[in-house]
Amino acid sequence: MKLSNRKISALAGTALAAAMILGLSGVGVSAASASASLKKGLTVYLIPKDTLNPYEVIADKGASTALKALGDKAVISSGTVDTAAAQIPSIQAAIQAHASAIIIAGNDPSALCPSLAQAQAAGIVVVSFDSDVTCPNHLFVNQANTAQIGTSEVDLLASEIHDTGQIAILSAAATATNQNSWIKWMKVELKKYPKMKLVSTVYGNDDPATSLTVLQGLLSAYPHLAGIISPTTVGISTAAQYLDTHKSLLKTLTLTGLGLPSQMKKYVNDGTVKSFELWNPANLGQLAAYAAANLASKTITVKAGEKFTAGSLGGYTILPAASGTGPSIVLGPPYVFTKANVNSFNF
Ligand code: RAM
Repeated sequence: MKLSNRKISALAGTALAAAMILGLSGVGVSAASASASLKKGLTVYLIPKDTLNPYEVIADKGASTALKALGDKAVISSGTVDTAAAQIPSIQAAIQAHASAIIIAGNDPSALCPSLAQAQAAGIVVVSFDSDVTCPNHLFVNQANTAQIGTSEVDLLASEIHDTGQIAILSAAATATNQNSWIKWMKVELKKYPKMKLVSTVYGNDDPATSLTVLQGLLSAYPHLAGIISPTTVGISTAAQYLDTHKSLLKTLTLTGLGLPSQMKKYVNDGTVKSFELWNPANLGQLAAYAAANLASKTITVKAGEKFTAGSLGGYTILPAASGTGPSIVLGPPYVFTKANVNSFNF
């Protein structure tokens, strides 16, 4: 599953192509006939990693917009730090409220499982999105193929630093399932680039202040760093802001990773960052909402091969469990943003 950068960049210049790829024209939900069989009046708890992260806010908005259009109620609830402990009260609140479904971005692969099992015992459907949990009987709504996210970020950096030099990763929470599985694939991909050496991985917890502190630590410990991959929108925007005000570092240092075009366009337009990747977080939320509504309506079960329509996003099929994960659905491939296209995006 290689990212076809050539195909993407051939399309990337036009706003129309971007809109097609990221479904921008269809973020709103049409009352498709496929939703007719869905129950109305469901209460769905959206539990993001935290309520402050702009990425999570956009994803939750995509989910709640879709749920409201389906006649359901969306409750967004989480803590303000990326820990499992901060999410557990929201799971308990969903149980108290007799919710039909929980859509959760896991801050930890296993620490949420006892609470989620309690929710399932109370008849609540569990869907994870963005960051998976390892608990049984849930569906994971993945933003893109996990291997492809990790490997393509390494390829993107390699092409910018001519496959050479010390590199580091500025991640989010050390327990975040999505971050760790992407990092695992980055390490696999790095074997193809023997002259690139991963010297450190630091964790900013998706908190701008912590991300800045660990970034500064990284830069002073490794003054010859050639590249940083930050697979988190909080990390990459913090690092871009820092490099923008410390431009001499850009002579030898390249930053890439996963970013929100709305946060990154300033830095791409002024040359601080050449390219980064992402998908449309609102579409991720919309897909998770339709998955939860279908599961709670019993129009599908968590089984490979089951199909449903996610409103304007079209049809999706549940993929079989792979090593370390349960059944999942994948939104689509990651998209590469550059100066040529970044201004066309509003998320
Ligand atoms: C951050 C979070 C989120 C991740 C994005 C790319 O906002 O860590 O989980 O998917 O970045």
